[in-house]
Amino acid sequence: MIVPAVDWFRVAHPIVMGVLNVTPDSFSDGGRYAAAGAAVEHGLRMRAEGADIIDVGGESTRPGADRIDAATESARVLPAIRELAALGVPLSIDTTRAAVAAAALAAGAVTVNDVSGGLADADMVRVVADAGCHFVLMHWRGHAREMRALATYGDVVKDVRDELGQRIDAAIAAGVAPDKIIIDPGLGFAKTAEHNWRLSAHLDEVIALGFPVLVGTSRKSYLGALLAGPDGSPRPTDGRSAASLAANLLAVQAGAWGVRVHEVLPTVDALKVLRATEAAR
Ligand code: PMM
Repeated sequence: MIVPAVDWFRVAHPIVMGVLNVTPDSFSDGGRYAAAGAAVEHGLRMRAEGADIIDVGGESTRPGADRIDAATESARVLPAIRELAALGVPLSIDTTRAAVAAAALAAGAVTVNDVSGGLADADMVRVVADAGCHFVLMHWRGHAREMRALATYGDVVKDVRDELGQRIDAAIAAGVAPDKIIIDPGLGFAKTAEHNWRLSAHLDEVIALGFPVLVGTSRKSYLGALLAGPDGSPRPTDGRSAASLAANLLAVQAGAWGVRVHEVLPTVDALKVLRATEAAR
């Protein structure tokens, strides 16, 4: 199947980013798409279901996860990126490493999604500036092993907004064009459930920074905690679909420019309902 290429950034908003984790250990789909063939097939399926861009990641960022080296990360993502790019699928590379980002861009990715917003690797902003590509800059405080201990804020909404502002300034100072920047509050990254809910409820304050806002809420553990059973155990990831959909729809209604999701088709369908309702106002 050949999927026609489009400039994913110019499609009607909200945009839907489909998650493709080529990892053995991501929290919700680890191991499922570890082989390049399965990853390509899943990427094509999400694209056909209406994803505007597919976000390919090779390193799990789930809390507590161990790091892998850059060579292992590249070896995981590059075969799927090459194949999907050749089929015209718009791709972002989900990495905190400049070397992996550069290799992915050379292999056909068109956007860098750095969950550290350029903090983890000082070379990242230069790679993005040189490529002239879009840059998803997420709020982050530290790698998976340490992020639980970093979840302390005075006012989480203000602190996240201020820290994102600093990352935006650093990216622009390094030569990234402001109109290539997309920001993300980083739900679940160095944040408790309460922090995630407060950020979701005050998304307008992140949007007020003046950049398109991408939100990643899909299947995250604070949704599992919300849906905990009578014994207090969190709802497993495969039972978080409806909650993810509700959270995504609310984010878009609050003004999010895009959502990063594991389940593309239900999201696209729900957004059609939203659009049809808004068009009838
Ligand atoms: N969340 C994950 C990974 N990458 N990127 C952005 N921009 N925003 C997110 O919220 C985000 C991300 C976490 O996990 P997953 O890939 O296993 O869903």
